[in-house]
Amino acid sequence: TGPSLAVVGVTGAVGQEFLSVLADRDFPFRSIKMLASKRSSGRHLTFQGHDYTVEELTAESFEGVDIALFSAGGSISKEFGPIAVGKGTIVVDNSSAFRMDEKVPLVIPEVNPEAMEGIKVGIGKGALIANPNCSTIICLMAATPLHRRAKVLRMVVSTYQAASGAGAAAMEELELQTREVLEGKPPTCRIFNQQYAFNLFSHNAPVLSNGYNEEEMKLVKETRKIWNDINVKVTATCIRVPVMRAHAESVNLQFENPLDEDTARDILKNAPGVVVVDDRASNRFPTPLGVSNKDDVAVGRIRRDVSQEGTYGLDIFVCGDQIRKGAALNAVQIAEMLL
Ligand code: 11C
Repeated sequence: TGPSLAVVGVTGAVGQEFLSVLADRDFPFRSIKMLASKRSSGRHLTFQGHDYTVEELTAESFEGVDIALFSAGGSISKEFGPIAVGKGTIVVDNSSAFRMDEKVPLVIPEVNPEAMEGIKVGIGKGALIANPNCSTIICLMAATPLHRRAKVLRMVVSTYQAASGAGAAAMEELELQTREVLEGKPPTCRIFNQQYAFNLFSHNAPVLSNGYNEEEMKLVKETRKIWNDINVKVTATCIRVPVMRAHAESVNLQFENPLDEDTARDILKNAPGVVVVDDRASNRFPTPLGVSNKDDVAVGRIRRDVSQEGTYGLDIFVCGDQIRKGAALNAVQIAEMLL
C-alpha cells in the first residue's frame, strides 16, 4: 500500500540518499521506479532487499506514478517535470529550475508547510513542489525560529560549503586530489578549475553582473520567498571548502524586536530538526563531521552581536548535512506531507 514512487537521478549522490532516507523513515509505497539517464540504465541496485534495474528516463516513465523525487539537474527537471505533472504526478524537485516560479511552492516542512496547502496524493492532479537550495535550507532551519520570535530585518550569511553540493564526482575529486597532493603529484582538476584539496575558493556557481554568484543570490531570493517577506535584507558570500558532505554557515542576524542570547538558545533547543551544540567551556560547537549523515541541523556560537548598538543582533554558526537535510531528507519530508 501507499503511493507509487519514482526516483529521477537515482544513481547520483542525492538520488542514492533519497533511497536511504525513504528506507530510514519507512516511507510507505506500493511500487518504486528507479530512473536515470540512458548511460546509467540497465544498472542493478538493491533497495530494501529487492533487486531493481535502473530504467532510462523517458516521457512514458511517469504513467501511474503518484510522487516523483527529482534530482538530476535543472535541465532534466525543466524537460521532464512538466511531462510528469501532465500525467498527474506530484514532482518534488531538488533542482533550481522552478524554485522562483510563483506558482510553485518552495518548501522547508519545518518552516513553511502552509505553502503546499491543497496539494495531496489522491486528488488526481499533478503538481510541482520545489526543494530549496541546500544553503538556504540549512540557514533557515536555524534562522526561522528566531525570525518568528523577533522578525529578522537583515541577515548576513557566509558559507563554508562541502564537495557534495557539486555532486558525487566532486566528492571523488576531493578524495583523489587529497591523495595526489600528499604523494607530491599535481592534483587532477576535472570538476573544479583549481586545486580543491588543502585549499578553499569562491563557490563555483557562475558570477553574475552584480558581482554575486548564483549560489549567493539563491540565499537572497529563496529566503524572501520562503518567509513570504520581500523586504527582508539578505546578503551572502559562498565559499567551497574541502569538506566531504556537510555545509557550515556563519549567520549574522539583525532583528526588529529584542531577542537576547539565552532566549534565542532556548528557542533553538525547542525547534524541530535543530540541535544546539554550544559549549563555550570546552570550545565545542557544530562541525561538518558532527552533522554528517545526521538529520538535524546543528547550531552554536549563539551570541549577541557586539557591533549592533541600539539594534538587536545575534551571531550564530550552523552546520547541516548537505545531502540529507540540504536535499534528500527535505524532499522526502515534503513527500510525507503529501500523504
Ligand atoms: C552547492 N547548493 O552546495 C549547491 C548545489 O541550486 O540546487 C546545488 C545547487 C542547487 O554547491
